[in-house]
Amino acid sequence: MAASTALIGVAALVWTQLEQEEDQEQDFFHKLLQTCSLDVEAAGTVPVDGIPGTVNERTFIAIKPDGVNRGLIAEIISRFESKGFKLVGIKILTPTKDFAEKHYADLSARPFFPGLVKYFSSGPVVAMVWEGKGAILTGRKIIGATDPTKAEPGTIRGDLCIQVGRNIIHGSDGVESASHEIKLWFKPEEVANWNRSLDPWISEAN
Ligand code: DAT
Ligand code: MG
Repeated sequence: MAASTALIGVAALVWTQLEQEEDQEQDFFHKLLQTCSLDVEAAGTVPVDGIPGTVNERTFIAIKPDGVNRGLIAEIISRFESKGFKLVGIKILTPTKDFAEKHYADLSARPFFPGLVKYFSSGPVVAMVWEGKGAILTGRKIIGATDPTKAEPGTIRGDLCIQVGRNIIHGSDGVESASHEIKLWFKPEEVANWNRSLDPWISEAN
């Protein structure tokens, strides 16, 4: 008799414990959902060119025709993705000569301009918008110096190319160029304001 009472007691204890754990689990998921729904509201208000200085800073990154032809799309995307940046826009297209001239308009007086435009419009480019804290400046650091012979190992240009005229990737160099380039390449509806379930693990401040 005493043994069965004890057994019932243990069962009741285990049951209470399980219920408590379930409550804790529900509480955790409730909090997670709350976080996500707050983010949904925030994401909905982000302008196409992002909000510089915040977790919604955005930059324009393009894999040039040599990078695409050399099969480096996945390698390049993975460096931005692994860092923690969020892909909010991507498409592949071959720029026309006119469009290439527009993209590089600030370099039109440079002697290498005609060759640059020819190269940039010679094949498909993977155009992207990446989002995250420090995306513009950190994006430039991930890419490395313009001349691959001067780019540090560990950077994309430092690891994957050797010639300035075939330096495989473009990245906006400041807040103004990021805004200009994102708007030049992407319509607002081509950029996705989305919540990544990992966002709190990557972007939340303490
Ligand atoms: P970045 O691409 O690092 O922003 P940039 O804006 O000064 O560099 O120049 C744009 C591109 O023009 C660059 O990626 C490669 C080409 N370029 C720059 N300087 C060059 C040079 N001296 N000779 C040949 N191509 C050059
Ligand atoms: Mg530049």
